[in-house]
Amino acid sequence: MAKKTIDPKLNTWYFLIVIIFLINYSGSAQGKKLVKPNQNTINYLNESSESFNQRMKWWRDDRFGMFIHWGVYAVPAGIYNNKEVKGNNGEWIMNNAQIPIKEYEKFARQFNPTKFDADTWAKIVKDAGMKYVVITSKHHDGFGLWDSKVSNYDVVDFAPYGKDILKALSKACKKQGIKFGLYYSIIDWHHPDAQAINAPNYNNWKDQKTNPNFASYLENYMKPQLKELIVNYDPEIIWFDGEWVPDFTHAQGQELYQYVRSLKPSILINNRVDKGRSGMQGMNKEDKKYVGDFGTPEQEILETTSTTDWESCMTMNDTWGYKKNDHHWKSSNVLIHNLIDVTAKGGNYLLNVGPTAEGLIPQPSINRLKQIGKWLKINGEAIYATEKLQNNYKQGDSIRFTKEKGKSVYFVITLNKPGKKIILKNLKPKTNSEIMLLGYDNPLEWNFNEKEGLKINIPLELLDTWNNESYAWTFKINGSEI
Ligand code: FHN
Repeated sequence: MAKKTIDPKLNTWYFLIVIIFLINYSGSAQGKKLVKPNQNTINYLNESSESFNQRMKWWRDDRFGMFIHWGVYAVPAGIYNNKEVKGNNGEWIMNNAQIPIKEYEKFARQFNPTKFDADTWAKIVKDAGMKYVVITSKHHDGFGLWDSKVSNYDVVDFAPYGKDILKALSKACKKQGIKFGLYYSIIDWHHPDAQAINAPNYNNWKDQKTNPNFASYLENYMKPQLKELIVNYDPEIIWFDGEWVPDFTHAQGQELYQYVRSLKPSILINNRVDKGRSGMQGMNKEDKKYVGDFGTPEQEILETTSTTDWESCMTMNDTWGYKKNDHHWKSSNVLIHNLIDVTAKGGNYLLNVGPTAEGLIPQPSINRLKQIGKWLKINGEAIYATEKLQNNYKQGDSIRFTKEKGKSVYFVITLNKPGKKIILKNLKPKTNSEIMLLGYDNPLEWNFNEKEGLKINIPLELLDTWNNESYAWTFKINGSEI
């Protein structure tokens, strides 16, 4: 049979198609998910619920993350001119002490966290049972914790430390399988086209002048910085904040959401990208169609369940950024009960640490994170990849319920030491199924009748094991909600 000869012209065409294919998809090979040519035309403001649920899945399953407020403000640590500065928030010292920009820059010239070790931090996150982190890439004071090419007011160009902190931490988190997220402040007290014009009363927005150049700051400074952050550190979340200033508008929020999603379509963006947040309660008002993938209650937990995704962010003491003299620490018991309450109501919990200027997470925070991690080692299945019950998330003040996602496995969590028996009205175990206390090997005696409901007997020898590090007990039930 005669040998088939391929037309040389066809060769050229094959060669060209292969080249085009390689150019187009080389970006994703490096895992940077660079924008493919037609991505910009996708309207991310109209996303199908299927795509939205797919994108939110990991976050909903992971439930528990670490918020990290770190930056120049850790240097004065709440003290200015040898006086304690009023106001809870150490990260607000530039505004609360009305420190002129040139003065505040002197603190940036001292920022040198030589004891910072990204792997140690990532280990602390992992051992606490936290699945993701959100660190302040830039807070209201405008100082960047990465090597920005858009500004020199950052840890590499302006501070003696001279190394890229986000690079180190994103790498360390990836090694530990921890999702990496970035907080970014829309307001900027240092930038002349933003809130620096109100110096030194940066946030007195009640009668503050809006900056006529704010749109330029947004277009020519904020967006290029966000692109740097997404391309260089591949975050899974952008956690915006500072959207309350009159300079920033609903339309700009929508455009910003589209811009960030177009850079990385799978990224999650909180609701502070827009103007919908109703104060510290953190959920969006319903007067307009606001963008943002989840609500952000701050220093509070929603009263009850919500149909939209939400994440409660909270300090362990009273400040987000490090303050030397803030010793008002919440107990491990309160923090664990908050995590349980948030989970039973279908939310996420973003618990904050404020590292010191040396680069250390304060010991009281580490102690509490260790306790939380110990409790999650035994009780994690009642928290991760769970969903809220149809009807009740609680019974009385001291019992909370969660359910394994997609399975008829229920978790009854007692926030205090139970009595000799627990009586439940809303759950019916499968016949002859076992009810277990997580961390305890022997199945518990139980009986159920339609009239009195479910009765679980707790043996005395078990009750006697309750101690001040028990915090909460989880009873696992195969059955159905009634
Ligand atoms: O002003 C900030 C504050 O410093 C801190 O970052 C919190 C964290 O959610 N958010 C703002 C106050 O709502």
